[in-house]
Amino acid sequence: MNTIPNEFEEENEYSEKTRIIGEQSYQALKPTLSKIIETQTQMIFDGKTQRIGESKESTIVDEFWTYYSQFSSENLPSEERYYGEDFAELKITILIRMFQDFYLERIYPLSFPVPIIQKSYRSTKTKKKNPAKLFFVGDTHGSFFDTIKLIHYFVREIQKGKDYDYEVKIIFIGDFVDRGKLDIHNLLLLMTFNLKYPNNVLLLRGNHEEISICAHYGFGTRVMKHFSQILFASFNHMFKDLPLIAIFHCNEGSIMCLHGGIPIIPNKSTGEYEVPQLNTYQFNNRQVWIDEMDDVTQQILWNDPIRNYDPNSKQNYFKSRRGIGYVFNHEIFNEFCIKNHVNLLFRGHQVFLNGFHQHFDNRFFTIFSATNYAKKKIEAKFIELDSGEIYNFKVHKIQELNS
Ligand SMILES: [Mn+2]
Repeated sequence: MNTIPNEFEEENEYSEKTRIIGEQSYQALKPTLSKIIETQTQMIFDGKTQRIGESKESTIVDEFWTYYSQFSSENLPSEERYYGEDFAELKITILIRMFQDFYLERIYPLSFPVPIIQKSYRSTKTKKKNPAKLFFVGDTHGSFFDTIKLIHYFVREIQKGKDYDYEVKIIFIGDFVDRGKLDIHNLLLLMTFNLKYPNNVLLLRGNHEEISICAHYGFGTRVMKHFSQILFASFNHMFKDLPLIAIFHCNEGSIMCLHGGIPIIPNKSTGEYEVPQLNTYQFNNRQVWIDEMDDVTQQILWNDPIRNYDPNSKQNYFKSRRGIGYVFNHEIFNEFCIKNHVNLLFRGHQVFLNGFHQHFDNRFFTIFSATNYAKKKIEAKFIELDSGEIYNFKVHKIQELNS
């Protein structure tokens, strides 16, 4: 018998308080943000941006990588440890710049004008099929303990891929910061891992990678305590360049990853709605603050599937309890899949105590990848999927990984 999950109700994450904190933080950081944008634009015009691996700055990535490789889940960094070291803020600023350049120079040009990453594994008559192994990780929320175990595991998987000649892609589906005390470390380690293995790793934006949420739920306070408002501005300026969606084309169909859910465009006067076709949609997603993002971007980061769905209900979507976005039913999901050629969708954003949940005829999946979340013990999971057999993926327990 299918039991309806009732272990967690979405809290009102985007409250009036969040909105006020967000607006105040945004206004306070605005002058710094425009300074950053001005300098960056000038550097691009002057041809001063350098590609990863071609600059001396790449030693910074190695420095962070070496620093973080001393830790394990039994030996965690302290909240203060790296931050007290010489030139910590300058080094982090360089890392952020390199990370941003990576997305602007290497990822976005491939997917312009839609912020979608397209990697094709589809075989053609002339081209031999290139097999791939895909890994999907849900919210980590400063759970450095889990992230370090995952990264040790993934480094071995990337090596196996090289040895046996298949591609390895690892997608972290947003929400790297807030909730966990080691979130600055968590984010820096993930960025370093991404730059160290640029062909294997992608980070997608979550709803916590936005100024009003991370100013309210811990990250902002920690960055300002250990560093400065300028560094908090730099992090937020970088968050806007994280992609929203990754798509993988495989022989049996296409897989999509995004943080929250299916966006809809409601017609408020008629009650009708439209499900967007993403490659024809004009995105305005590169915004620091949520109020300036377009509706579709907001909803990709915030929406959820309906949990306690009544099949007799004629209403396909409702306003979300989170205070922003919508919850949607299987009809909306099906329409989205047809319009956007999606067969399977993996996302994070919702907490399930067993770290994983199947929705909508097993084509829509929630993954949660932090073992500790808001004082709850979670059986955190991640996904391993073979591009040749997409419906037969494995759900791994993070607890069972060696540290
Ligand atoms: Mn989320």
